[in-house]
Amino acid sequence: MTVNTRATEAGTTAEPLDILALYRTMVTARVTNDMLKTRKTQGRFPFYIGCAGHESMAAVVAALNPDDWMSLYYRDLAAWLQRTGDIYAPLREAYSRTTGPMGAGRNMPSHYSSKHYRILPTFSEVAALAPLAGGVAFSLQRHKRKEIIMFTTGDGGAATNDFNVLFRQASVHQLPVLIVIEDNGWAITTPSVIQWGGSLVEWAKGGGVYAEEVDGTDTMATYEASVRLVEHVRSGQGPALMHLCLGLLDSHSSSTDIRSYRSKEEIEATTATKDPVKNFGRWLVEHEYLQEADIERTRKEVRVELERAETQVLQEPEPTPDRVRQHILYVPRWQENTPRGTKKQSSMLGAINEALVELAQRDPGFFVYGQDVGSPKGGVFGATALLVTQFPGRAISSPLNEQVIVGIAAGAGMVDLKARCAEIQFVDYHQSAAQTIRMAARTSYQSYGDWTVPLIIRTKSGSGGGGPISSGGAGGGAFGHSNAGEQWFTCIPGMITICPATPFDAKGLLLEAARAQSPVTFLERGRLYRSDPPKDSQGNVIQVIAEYWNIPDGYYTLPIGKARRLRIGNGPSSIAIISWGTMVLESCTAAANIVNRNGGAIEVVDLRTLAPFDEEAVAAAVREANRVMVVTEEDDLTSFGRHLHSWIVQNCFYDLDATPAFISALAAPAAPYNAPEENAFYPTAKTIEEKIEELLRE
Ligand SMILES: Cc1ncc(C[n+]2csc(CCOP(=O)(O)OP(=O)(O)O)c2C)c(N)n1
Repeated sequence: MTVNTRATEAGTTAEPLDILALYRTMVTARVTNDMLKTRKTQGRFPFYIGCAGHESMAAVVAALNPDDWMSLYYRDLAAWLQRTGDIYAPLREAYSRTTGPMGAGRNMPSHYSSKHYRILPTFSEVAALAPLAGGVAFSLQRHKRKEIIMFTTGDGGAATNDFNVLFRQASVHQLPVLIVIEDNGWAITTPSVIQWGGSLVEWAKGGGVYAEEVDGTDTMATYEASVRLVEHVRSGQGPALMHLCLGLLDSHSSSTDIRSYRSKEEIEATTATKDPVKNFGRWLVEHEYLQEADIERTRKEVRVELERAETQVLQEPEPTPDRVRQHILYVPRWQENTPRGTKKQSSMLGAINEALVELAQRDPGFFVYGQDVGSPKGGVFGATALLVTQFPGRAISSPLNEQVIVGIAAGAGMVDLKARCAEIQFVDYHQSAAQTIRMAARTSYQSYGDWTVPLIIRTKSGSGGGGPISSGGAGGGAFGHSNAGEQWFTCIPGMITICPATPFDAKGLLLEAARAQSPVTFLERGRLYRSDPPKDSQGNVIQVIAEYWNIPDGYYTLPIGKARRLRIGNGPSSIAIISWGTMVLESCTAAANIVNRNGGAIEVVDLRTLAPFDEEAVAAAVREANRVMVVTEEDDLTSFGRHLHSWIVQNCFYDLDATPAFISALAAPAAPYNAPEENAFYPTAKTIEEKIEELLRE
């Protein structure tokens, strides 16, 4: 039976609602919930988190179009069923079957996800999808698409930073997003009064987001409000927030005993008045869409259907250990390409400007999003200046919030699976976005390759400002402006980290980074933005590296994961120096000075990509020289440099004739602002030279 509940209102665009199908979906959610809850108790799988009390979410989804995007949370089984009709998927994931569409058995049950149905991959971190949902909405808006996105979370979720990031994204850019707070009164044992002060609706309205409080125990009221709010969003009037008031009919999860924190009276009152499935069934009987007997008949039919589905699911294959490394990282397969453009001398900043323009030219959806990037200055360092003049509207200034920035670029990338660029002004400030970055990197593994998050995070890192801060020497960046950064990113599984040392590599690698399906952190060293090629102590330019200050016009790419081996001097190398970024230049100077004095050759291996790093090149360089030194400008704590050093000890031990040396900055919070302390903090050509002499003597 089809009923258009909005038929009496003129000008409505609401689709007719099949209320009996909606009821059946809600019953299916409840019966699935009860069945899985029992199976968990029977010890058939380790964990279950249920939907009882949240089934009216099916009515919210009924108000969306099938091609609208959704970002769900773990109570949204009814929303899943309303969108997909797939009763097998929740069972497949509960029993960890490879046939599960959400993560092929990798994620906990109730973590809804499907690229096919445009359901973003739910994370266990409450509300962590929020910044990415904002990015999806940003992309839909930019491309003037008709779809919207619905984001859901609980009342606890409304208190998270991530949720507040989405709220800011939505309100600042007036994005096409419907935010639903499913307020069941509890966040595990914490009542919702702890999560916010005052009225959520008034709070949202004050921030420029239209909002309504809705009784989620009344399915028809929920549907009607949803139609209203969806129309508001779809018609371009900006975002909307629904404060959906529900009751939680079960404990938080299979790990929580409901009686340990909720009173008997409260549980009974909730069960009696806030059960949306019971309430809707009663409404259907009262309005003569159903007979009383249909209620129990429907439940029984659904149970039979589910038991049949369960029998089938139990015959499906379980994951095997051999797949445990699958879908971690997607490094693009490099295609050999010879740069055709005329070569000219360029700074690294010039090379980055050119790469961004190339990307904008090749991909109409490409944009850079970050603080100040849309100003004629092109961000504080000027990296987007050319983009601003040549492609107006593609460099977009953001609010001062790094998580807002990363979420917008990452979520937008998920819409068309092409990398968009987030600019983080100083890598030190990425930390508020760390969770979103980790989620982006985890997505392909968690969803067993169903979703990927192409994303470039460009950021100024390491010593030297090259812009507003002095471009001479280490730069006085001090706290907040001088961290190297690689230690934060190279430890994230699923993330590519690049740190170029020359303008030629910066352009070619940035262009290649845009082809990756895994997120890429592109560390731009402040001291290299405007640097000249390195010289030896006699003032001679070191030719072997200087040629990379010439960059071809136009498009070319360089392979991710490949080091550049630079031989300083002639003959077999006596030491392999493994380095990246600014320290490549310092190492070249040190090596040239030694070779000028002693003759022979020293090899500097410029890693270029830190994760995944070129193991073959490192091993080959060690095999030849039998002496090795790792040089990093990270501080001397757990760091990428330490990891590399340890890798060499573990994998190249029998090729070594001397203790592998390690040079880094000091184990202090940052290089102090004053020059004497700052100079003592970082490795320099001089300290590297001294270490080489020491190593050669050993
Ligand atoms: C960021 C984060 N902090 C803590 C947790 C542990 N945790 C899981 S669910 C939950 C409560 C969430 O409450 P709410 O958002 O109200 O949703 P509900 O479970 O009540 O539907 C907590 C604290 C988590 N998963 N993520």
